[in-house]
Amino acid sequence: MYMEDILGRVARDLEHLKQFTATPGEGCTRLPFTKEARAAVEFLAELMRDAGMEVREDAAGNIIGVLAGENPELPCVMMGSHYDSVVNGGDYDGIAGVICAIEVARQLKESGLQRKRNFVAVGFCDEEGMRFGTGYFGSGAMLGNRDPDYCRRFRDTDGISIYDAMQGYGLDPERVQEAAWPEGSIGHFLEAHIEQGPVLDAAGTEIGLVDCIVGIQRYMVTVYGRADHAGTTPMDMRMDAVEAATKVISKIPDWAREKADGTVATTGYMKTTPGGMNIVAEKVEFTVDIRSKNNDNINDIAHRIRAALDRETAAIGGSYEMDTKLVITPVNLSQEMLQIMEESCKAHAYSYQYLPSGAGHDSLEIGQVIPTVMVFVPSKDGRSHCPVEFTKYSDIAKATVIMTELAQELLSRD
Ligand code: HGY
Ligand code: MN
Ligand code: MN
Repeated sequence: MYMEDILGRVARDLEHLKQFTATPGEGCTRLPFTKEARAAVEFLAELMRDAGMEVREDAAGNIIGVLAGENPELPCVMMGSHYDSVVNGGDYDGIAGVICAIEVARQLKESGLQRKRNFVAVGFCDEEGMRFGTGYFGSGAMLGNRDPDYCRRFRDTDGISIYDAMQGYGLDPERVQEAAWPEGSIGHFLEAHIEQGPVLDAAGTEIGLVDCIVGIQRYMVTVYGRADHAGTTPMDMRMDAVEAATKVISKIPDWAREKADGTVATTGYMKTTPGGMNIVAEKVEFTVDIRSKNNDNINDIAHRIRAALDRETAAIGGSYEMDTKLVITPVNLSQEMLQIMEESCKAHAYSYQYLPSGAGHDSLEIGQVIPTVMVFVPSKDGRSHCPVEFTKYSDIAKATVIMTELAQELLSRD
């Protein structure tokens, strides 16, 4: 393997992908089932074909490349990440892992070494859940966990459902279950990803070996009050949805801090209706994103939110809905594959350390049922989900070397 070739191609491809954004100059916004997603997928498909792979887009919108092995009946070795992004996000989250997977395919092909199994590179369509508030749509569909009813249920803030968006994108949501792979057909899943946190960068470590991924629960809460005149309505006659909602929201961060084990909880979105400065709010919508390595902590915080909503909405004579968007438990990653990667790091004298992932990934969904491993590369200043997100191409190249050696080991097995 020649590092300058790997570095050159990874840099070329990621630089090219930066243009596929709805917010040029203000970070990467590449939401699922949009024209930006379509343009990125077409470029990824071209790269996969040029790497000698059989390429197809599946019924969920994932882009899949297959580098054939001698016995395609054996469970494949799959590697990938997501090509979608958050709004005004960075140029490396997800997409760096897709490019890494395609470069691993090139390295495997150029090595001429025997491959008994198929190597499959995947770009997943909607890991973030940014548009519809969910998450892991593409990887979930690959596991058979998404159906047409799911697609009808979730809508974006313009009221467009996943179902409608898929149709507009050229996919038939009635066939989304065709994206599922037969049970046992995927032997291992590998994912390279930016850390999105400060640990590796602060320590000056080149490679992160991820041993577990936090569990996540996501909710959209709607608090209902009553619209009234802000000037003439006495304080004891109001049904102020903002008062009730903020009394709950303000408690959530401390409930997470009390766990004192890295548990986090975030309200990232809030909207008041009708939203006038001289109108008592009739309705408040807000999101909750709770994460922990300890699933009991997540359940406890969700329970405390419900109890507080009961109390605070009763106090204003209002009501609420707490719509579950995502519930996924923590996952421990493959110790066997981590060991193989650790040996590679030692052989190449790459500095490395084990660490958990506080971010969710397609590996969180896939790792529930398939042996899975992740490798992290440093995020400059730990920043991510923002335009300043940055990772050195040389670090992505090193991850590519480690992942190529892991893939080659797995592909050589009967
Ligand atoms: O939200 C996350 O943790 C990931 O970036 N989807
Ligand atoms: Mn990601
Ligand atoms: Mn992300």
